[in-house]
Amino acid sequence: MKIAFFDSGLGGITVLNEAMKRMPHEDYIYFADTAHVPYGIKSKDEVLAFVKQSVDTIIQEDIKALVIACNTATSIAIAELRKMYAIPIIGMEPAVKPALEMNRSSGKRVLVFATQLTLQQAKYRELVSRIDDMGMVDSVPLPELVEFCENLLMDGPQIMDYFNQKLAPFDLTAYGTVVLGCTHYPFYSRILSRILPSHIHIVDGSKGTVNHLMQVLQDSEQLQGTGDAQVKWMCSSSDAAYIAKMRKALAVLQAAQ
Ligand code: DGN
Repeated sequence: MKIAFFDSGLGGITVLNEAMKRMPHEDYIYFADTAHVPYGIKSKDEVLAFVKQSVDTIIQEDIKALVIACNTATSIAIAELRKMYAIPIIGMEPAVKPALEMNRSSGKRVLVFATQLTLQQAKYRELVSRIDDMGMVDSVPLPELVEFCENLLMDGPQIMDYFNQKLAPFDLTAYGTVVLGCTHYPFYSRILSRILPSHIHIVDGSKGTVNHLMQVLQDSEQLQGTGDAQVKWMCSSSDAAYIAKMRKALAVLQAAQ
């Protein structure tokens, strides 16, 4: 049986890559909802309908767990999906809690990058109000970054200018951690570590999600111990060029390790 990963586009490949490093003997499915990417600028109802439609397709495959490798889809749809399907469904959460903990001794602030839709949801607001009693968390949506990523534009002057412009309103000396709260954003970890002051740590939620996934598989004795990892690539627009793009995006991440 396979482990399925789902995102609107290429972003969830950053989580798939983390899972493949930690569980090299599993078989994977990666499904991108290319007919509807990007999610972050659509309405909540539209995204809920697109996610359900995609999961209905994925669930036809022989899978033992589903990872919603998209913060936006998780915050909107995960509770409903868990009611609809019996298989384990693991989601994403912006890594605000570990980011606050990392800053405990320095007293510095946390800056969260995520989609507008993720930042607007009750799930995110409740997370922050539960753990940020000192008001140390700020956020900024980076919608264009999803578009750059979908065009495999990962580096260069245009990306540098974009980050410099988005970060200009912030006094970066006040921040100790930046949270990548959208699965597309870790493609930019390297360029960000060049742009941000060296004292700032960059954290993303993929490690926490993969830890959770491994725990679920271990508890149900479903972790595979042998064989090479295989990935079956799928997308809602059945576009062969996009399948090639997904493979390339995974290769970019693997080359950067
Ligand atoms: N990768 C998705 C996320 O983690 O929120 C969002 C991308 C998008 O569709 N805007």
